[in-house]
Amino acid sequence: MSRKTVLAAAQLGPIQRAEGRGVAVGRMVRLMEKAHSMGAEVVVFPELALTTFFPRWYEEDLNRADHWYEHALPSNETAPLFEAARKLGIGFHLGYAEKTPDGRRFNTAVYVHPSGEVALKYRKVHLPGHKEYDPVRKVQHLEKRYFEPGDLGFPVVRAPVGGTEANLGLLICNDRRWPEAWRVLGLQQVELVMLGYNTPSLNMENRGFEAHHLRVEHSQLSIRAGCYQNACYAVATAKAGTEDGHELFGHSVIVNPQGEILAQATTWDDEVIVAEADFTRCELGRSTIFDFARHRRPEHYARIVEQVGSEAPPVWRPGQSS
Ligand code: CDT
Repeated sequence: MSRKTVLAAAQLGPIQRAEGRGVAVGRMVRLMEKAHSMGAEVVVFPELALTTFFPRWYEEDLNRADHWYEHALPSNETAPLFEAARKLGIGFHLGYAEKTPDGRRFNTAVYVHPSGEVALKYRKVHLPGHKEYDPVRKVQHLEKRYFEPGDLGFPVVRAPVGGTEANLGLLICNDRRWPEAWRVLGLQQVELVMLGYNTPSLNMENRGFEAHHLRVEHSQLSIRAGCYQNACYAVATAKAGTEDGHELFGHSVIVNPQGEILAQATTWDDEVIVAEADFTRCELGRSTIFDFARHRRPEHYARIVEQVGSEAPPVWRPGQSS
């Protein structure tokens, strides 16, 4: 049986604070139709795809932020996405802010099968930024205020994608920079990682210099390394452009298990890129250099799970035997 499918990243240009979900959903349906016309069977939308990247705005009273969250999926406003998927026979990944019936708030992503069923759900583990208003920052990044860390771990599921099946995993934005997250997916034989991001073009922490061009480089370096070291494909999709006066970079990419970029967005606006995936290509890395069963040495990795922050090493000086 062929294990090929066509993957799409459906990059979104900016969504302004004043724009309602209907605007974003309309644009996303058009992108889904475009992806379908380009042969795609899976479409990946960005993180928090339905609204502006609201964690840049400080809100004292969290209850007054409720309008940024989805309280049900689908809802009347998001139903057109599910209908389009069904009509086109296309699966889609959606990032959104989730408020649960018991009042918990997560930065969440789902993979939705064309039937409209949620095949996989993930809640962002690595929340960047801060919880309280930070006067040093040029722009706030309040993910730690608006969300609690995900409680679902890093699940992988084997599910239909197009005419085949694949082992699917999800990461969200900042997660892509953490090799531990990729490895937990790799240990479950992930073959396709879907991830969305909202990344400012400039480092807004204002605590040191980071060259502009390296922002994109660091994003792609992380995704390419994650794919290579875990023998999987990734579709990484940006929300891009100037949103509420603040710039997010684009450069959405589709990456193969060798860590090569197969397709890359060239605008900072709504744009679809596609690439063919052949999941049999995940077998080379998985059965040779990254054959985990043969080569991993977890007895030496205890620090990874026992320690959070780094510790200074012991000091050695000349004349002191080791
Ligand atoms: N959305 C998200 O996770 N963005 C971060 C920016 C961190 S700046 C505090 C990222 O890693 O791209």
